[in-house]
Amino acid sequence: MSEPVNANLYAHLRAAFPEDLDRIAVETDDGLHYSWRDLDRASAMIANLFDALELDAGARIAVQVEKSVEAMVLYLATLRAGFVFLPLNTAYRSAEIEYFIGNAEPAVVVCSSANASWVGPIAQAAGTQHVFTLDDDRSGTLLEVASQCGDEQAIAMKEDDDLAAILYTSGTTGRSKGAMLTHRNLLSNAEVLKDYWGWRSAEEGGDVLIHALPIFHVHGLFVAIHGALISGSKMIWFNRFDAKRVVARLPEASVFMGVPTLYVRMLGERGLTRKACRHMRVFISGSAPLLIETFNEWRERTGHTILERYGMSETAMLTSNPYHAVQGERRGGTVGFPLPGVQLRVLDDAGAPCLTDDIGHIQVDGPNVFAGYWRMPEKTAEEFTADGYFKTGDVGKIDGLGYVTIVGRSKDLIISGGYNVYPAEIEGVINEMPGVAESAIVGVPHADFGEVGVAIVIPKPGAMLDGDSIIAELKERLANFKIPKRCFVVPELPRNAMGKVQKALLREQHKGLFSGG
Ligand code: MLC
Ligand code: AMP
Repeated sequence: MSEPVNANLYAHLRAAFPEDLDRIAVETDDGLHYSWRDLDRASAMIANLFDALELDAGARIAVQVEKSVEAMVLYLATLRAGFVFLPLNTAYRSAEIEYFIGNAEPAVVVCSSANASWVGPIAQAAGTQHVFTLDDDRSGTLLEVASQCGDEQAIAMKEDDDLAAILYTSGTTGRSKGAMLTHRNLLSNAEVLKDYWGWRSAEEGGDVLIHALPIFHVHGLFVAIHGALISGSKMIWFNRFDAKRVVARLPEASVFMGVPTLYVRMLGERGLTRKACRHMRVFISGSAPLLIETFNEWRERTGHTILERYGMSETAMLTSNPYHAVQGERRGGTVGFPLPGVQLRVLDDAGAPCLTDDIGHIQVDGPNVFAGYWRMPEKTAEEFTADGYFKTGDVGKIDGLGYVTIVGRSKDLIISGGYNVYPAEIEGVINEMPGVAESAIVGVPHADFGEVGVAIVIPKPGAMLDGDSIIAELKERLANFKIPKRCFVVPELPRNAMGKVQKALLREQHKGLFSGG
């Protein structure tokens, strides 16, 4: 009888490690080196720690820690032990963390030692049995305990549809939803991208990826890390993005991935030249629209054409501009073609397929599409069509050659520096403040972040409100990237005949605030 195939994503990543495990897998910008053997052994030790805790099958491991190679190893350990990884943005404040932990009920929470005094009690109140700390200087209780564990571990057997991760994404109404991603979702996407983007195996000389993105969202955690590991490529690792430092390391690299803000900031560096990019194979952008000005300026300065792709937490990557010239040119302003295995269609408001170049709602299907929202069957049902397509909430079109262009969103969403900000969430917090009758958040263009939020607040009769105080109060309660960059207190909001706030008008009024337009 043949051996059952293990669908565990880690088993597949591990199988792609180079034969020579003593080669460098990760080099940090501050000079630390990790071999492939180090990654394997360190992840085995943490996986053994989890095994010893005798967690239930499907237990969630929630992690809110600063970026570090050890934090990546913790992700790999969670996969190999067969549990569910739940990454949380380090910017989240206590009310946000309380919601995620209360909703996901993780068996284990790992946080920074600086936050343990408030994350620990939140976790305990939610029934979490184990709280560990992990800092970005290789300290914390997680590593202390793991150092007592063996460095060999049998990778847990998993099926295709077993959960590997839960990523929380906000929504236009109500609270955040946990997108459940399976081992198959993540592995299928990693394998497709390995091929589509021409990752070079170690035998072919290998790639060198500059990893400068946060690792609590799809882009940095899955697209970048899986891409490097599944092709046995080395990573140059930055715990924090620093445009000058990244540009200084470009001559050693062949692949870079970033949100548009990273490209804009690197263009501000004099060191960004053709010579600096001479070993680069591909620059990839995503998570937010890349301005055509940035696309063109990058080509002029470096001689490289940025490859833009499109994806979501719920689906990982969906479309990509071509890597190989034979597949077509990379077109600025478009997100390219549906990836192999992805079905993508554009429908009009009535649900009929749009004609070429007509704008409509983007729906997708494929092995990469998530298994639903954690403990929210009704929300899940709402977001899928009767024939199984996921409604992305993005609005776009497909041209005669098959290139997909995103032209907007049907969801009320601002993407700021690659992070999603849902106006409804911020309006909800402002509306609870004393003296506030109502509020509206709109996104306006911003040279650095692409788009930022602006708050327009209406006071209750007789109340005296001040925009700066509202912003100060928001900073106490919400992650920093969600904070509107300006807050105006005005007597009323523009409304249409139906009484609905005219956000388009507000956007128009404030569009020149940060772009001089
Ligand atoms: C920081 N600030 C932001 C912000 N990041 N404000 C709006 N939007 C953001 N993204 C705030 C800070 O709190 C600070 O406020 C002020 O802006 C200036 O901060 P900074 O020092 O310039 O910011 P920095 O720490 O350098 O961070 C900027 C950044 C970061 C661009 C490096 O935001 C980042 O790493 N973005 C990448 C996000 C990402 O990985 N997205 C992928 C999602 S996956 P104050 O008031 O304190 O001065 C996804 C799916 C897909 O979308 O398709 O990939
Ligand atoms: P998230 O929910 O954080 O995963 O964000 C996913 C959303 O980011 C998508 O639904 C799109 O609206 C947006 N997005 C991702 N990539 C691109 C891109 N290349 N161009 C425009 N929007 C993008």
